[in-house]
Amino acid sequence: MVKAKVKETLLQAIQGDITREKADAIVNAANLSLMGGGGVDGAIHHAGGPAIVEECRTIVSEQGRLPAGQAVITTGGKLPAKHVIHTVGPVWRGGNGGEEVTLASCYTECLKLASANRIKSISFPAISTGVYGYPLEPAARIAIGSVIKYLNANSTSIEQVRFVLYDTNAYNIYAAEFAKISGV
Ligand code: AR6
Repeated sequence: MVKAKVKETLLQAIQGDITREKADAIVNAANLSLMGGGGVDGAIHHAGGPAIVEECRTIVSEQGRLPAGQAVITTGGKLPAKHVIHTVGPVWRGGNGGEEVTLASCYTECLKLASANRIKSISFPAISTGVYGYPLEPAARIAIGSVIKYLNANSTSIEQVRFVLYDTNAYNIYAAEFAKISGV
């Protein structure tokens, strides 16, 4: 585990399975249908049970499909986490299609929604770095940078932000990024 502190909020990166997090909220790297999929999305819906997809269906019927860079919240169903914040990352198309702005927006919108719901602990996967093909190094820089920027600019209920990386390679890349920001 690596750690840093931004104002009163503890930032951590760990290697693990996000479906096992006992946080107030975990973040799902969803797609715009919100109806589930593979990767972390599949794992969250599998572990959380059908209540989550039912809530997602209601959200989509009310507001339509979820554009990339936006976020919505549901309960956590059978998960140890109380809530799931669903966001849609950008598909990597080489980096000139606004991917960086959209990915940063995912993190910021999740934190806004978490604050609005008085959430104290939130865990993020490495959004877009699987099926959507975003290279891990820039994705880690944007993930950590966006969270730090948000926390520095806002007063928030969030006491802990965790990045939960599924494999060693992703964890090592996040740990290297944490080493650059230690002391923030
Ligand atoms: N815990 C933490 N991280 C995980 C887990 C887990 N249980 N499982 C996978 N990862 P991806 P995307 C990591 O493909 O790139 C879905 O089908 C994985 O190693 O899940 O945003 C959706 O429905 C990778 O680093 O999400 C969309 O269609 C990271 O999670 C599409 O994939 C993200 O990989 C979204 O693609």
